[in-house]
Amino acid sequence: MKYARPRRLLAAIIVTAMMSLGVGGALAPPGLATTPGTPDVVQPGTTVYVESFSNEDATAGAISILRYEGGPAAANETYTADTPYTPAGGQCDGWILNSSTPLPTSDSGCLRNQPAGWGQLQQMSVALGLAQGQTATQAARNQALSEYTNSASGSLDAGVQFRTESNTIPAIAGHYYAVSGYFAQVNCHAAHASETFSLLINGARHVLSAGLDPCGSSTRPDVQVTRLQSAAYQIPLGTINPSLGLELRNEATTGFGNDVAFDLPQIVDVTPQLDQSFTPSLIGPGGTSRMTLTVTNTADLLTKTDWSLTESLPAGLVVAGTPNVGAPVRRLLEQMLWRARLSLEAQPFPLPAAIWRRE
Ligand SMILES: [Ca+2]
Ligand SMILES: [Ca+2]
Repeated sequence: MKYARPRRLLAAIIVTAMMSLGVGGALAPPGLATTPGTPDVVQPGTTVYVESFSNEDATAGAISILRYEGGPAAANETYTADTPYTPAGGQCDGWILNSSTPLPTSDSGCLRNQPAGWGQLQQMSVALGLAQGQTATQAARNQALSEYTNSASGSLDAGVQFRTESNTIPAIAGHYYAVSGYFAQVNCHAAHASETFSLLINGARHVLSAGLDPCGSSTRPDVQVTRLQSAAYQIPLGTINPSLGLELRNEATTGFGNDVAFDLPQIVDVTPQLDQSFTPSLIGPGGTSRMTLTVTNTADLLTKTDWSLTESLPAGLVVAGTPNVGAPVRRLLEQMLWRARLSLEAQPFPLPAAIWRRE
């Protein structure tokens, strides 16, 4: 009987701490990127937007990116792009296709370098499906977006290949987000594409990463597939009703090489996970317990440097007179630079644990 109240009290502390990461403790966010309860075990982030280019069937004919509408996982988004990266640009860019899609003869860019050019785009759509774990049968139907850059002049302007139009994907202030996508390229012995990934936050562009190269160090002419990943960005605390979109740009201005198709552009909530435990888990009046916070990165293992924790203690708990903390917990956490999962007890930082004493 006498332990009933402490048990309830400690449960309340745990819930409070689970909800405080990234929001400064002022307001609890409505959702988490991962599921607490398994500290030090990395989990994937939560995909909040992903475009498979499969919401309409391109088997009978290629679909212009300007005419396509995504499904529910893509927030029913529609898309825009700069002219060179649309079918009107005459570069064989901006077409959604699969391995059976006939060559769109309306695009002069698709008529050059035949039959290799369109065939390479079809091969890339299959390779992109296989890279995602699809079976051969599934990959034969996989749809991707062409960025072949095949003008008569051999050059083109840098510009937007893919940008969401509605930008109404709900987000949470204080959470981290990152953009990724599967990219295929052929002719890596020639020029490489150079991708810039951006988030659109309440319509404003924030560049996450630039210079992303689907070929990497490859100089091979055959299909190369790379999953390009941006850095993570924390939406500033206090951002009112943040909503997201994304933009992919190509900065390479030559069409010699730079022969790309891509698939599954996505936005992922990559907010680290916070777990809290007490040892012992139950204390009576005047007792003490050690609190341990474990921050676990998401499986992307992206660097996240600007997070902080603020803990609000429920009534009845105070920091012990000798809390066994070398410096304020908050300051320690803000100074950390971490590139992998991190248990705060296991790293070469002063132990960010405190002895709590119930009054
Ligand atoms: Ca696809
Ligand atoms: Ca090209």
